Amino acid sequence: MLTVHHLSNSRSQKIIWLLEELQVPYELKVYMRDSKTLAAPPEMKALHPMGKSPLISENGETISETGAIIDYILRHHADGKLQPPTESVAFDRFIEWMHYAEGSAMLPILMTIFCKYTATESAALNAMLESHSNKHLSYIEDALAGADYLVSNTFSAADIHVSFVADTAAQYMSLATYPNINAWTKRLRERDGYKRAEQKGGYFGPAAPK
Ligand SMILES: N[C@@H](CCC(=O)N[C@@H](CS)C(=O)NCC(=O)O)C(=O)O
Repeated sequence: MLTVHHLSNSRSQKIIWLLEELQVPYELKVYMRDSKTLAAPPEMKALHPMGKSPLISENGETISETGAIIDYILRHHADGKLQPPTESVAFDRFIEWMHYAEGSAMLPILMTIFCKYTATESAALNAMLESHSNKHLSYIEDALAGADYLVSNTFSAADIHVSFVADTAAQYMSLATYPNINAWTKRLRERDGYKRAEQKGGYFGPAAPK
């Protein structure tokens, strides 16, 4: 059986959500962050040299990186669900979003959070990070204009992957000026799969749960 190594308050929430949407059975192992450094515990490093979340194990293999894990689950456990047909143009867009989340969008958003945690006071750096973060949020906002979901107006793993960008950003900034993103994340949170994932893995989203 597939095992999800879930670090509290982390990206592995998306993996639990994906598996709940697909109704794939899995074992959940929960790990807690260090309360001061927020680092993953050494037990995760024993599973994979990076020791970061998410990690999954199956058939004696342990896989890291959210995008690679989503790809693995879609190839091995999804039977074509939650992605467009592989020969379609929509699939190219889907792959683009799958790489975009971690390859582009998370960098300025996480850097902003790191600056906050470390109380780094640099007006120039903060302005640059704010500009880059807003550029990414505007890009997602525009992609959702007139659409409920990112690819072919159909819920897919790309929504699971990319919505983490918005959920993370919402922990440190107001997304009030991004109505499409707000409507989209609200829509996603109303899904049964999302609710089940939240029950099992915990809350992840804007700082004050509503
Ligand atoms: N690009 C990686 C990022 C992995 C990552 O940074 N995970 C964070 C949790 S969201 C983590 O494990 N932090 C604890 C640590 O670095 O010790 C992915 O998408 O899986």
